[in-house]
Amino acid sequence: MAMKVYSPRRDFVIVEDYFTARQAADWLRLVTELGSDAHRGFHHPELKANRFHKAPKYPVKKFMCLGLYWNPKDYLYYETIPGSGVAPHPIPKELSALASLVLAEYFPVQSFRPESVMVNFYTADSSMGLHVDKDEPNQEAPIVGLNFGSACRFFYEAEAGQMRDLRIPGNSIYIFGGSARRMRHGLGSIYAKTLAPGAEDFLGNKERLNLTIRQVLKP
Ligand SMILES: O=C(O)CCC(=O)C(=O)O
Repeated sequence: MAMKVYSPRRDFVIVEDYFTARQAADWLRLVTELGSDAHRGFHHPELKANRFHKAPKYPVKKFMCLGLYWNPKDYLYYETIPGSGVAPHPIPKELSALASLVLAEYFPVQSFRPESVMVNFYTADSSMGLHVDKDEPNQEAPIVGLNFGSACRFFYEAEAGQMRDLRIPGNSIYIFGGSARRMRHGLGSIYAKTLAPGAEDFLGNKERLNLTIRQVLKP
């Protein structure tokens, strides 16, 4: 299937059908394997306290980081997982290579060093409120997102500041860099019966897996 490349706003690039079914299955196999590790794999962390909840749960059912660990409890990045002291899995070389390839083709930058990959697994009742990714000391480096499984409703801030939404399918990638790096964004519904090809053995109906590859530290 031909890829579809578009920019819903400046510096926010989406490529649909970036992955073939075979490639999607290979990535999902790798992530599932990493996620099954009892200490470094998927877990459901607590989130920073807010004025409504003392110990809210992270809105996404399963979460893990590769490379530096973003701690949902204090929004800081760590070399080891706070509490356990275990270092997350390193970022697999093939994933770093993919990020370079994607950026070279769709959002060329002088340099990019993948230091943390956040993996979010969404189910029917997960969503993610509007936020800006501002916990990285480096907010110039673009963020590369990989989307597998079901399509989702994705909210993003357009150039004039108004919120818009679109549907992001599985087997796609997105990049937000430059003027879009600090745009507000969030996740609405995960759509039923939209599982992209290749995901069948790994994800169920209304399930979605997203990886965001980030350079956290300044050059
Ligand atoms: O799941 C997604 O596509 C977005 C995740 C997200 O908002 C983030 O990593 O900041």
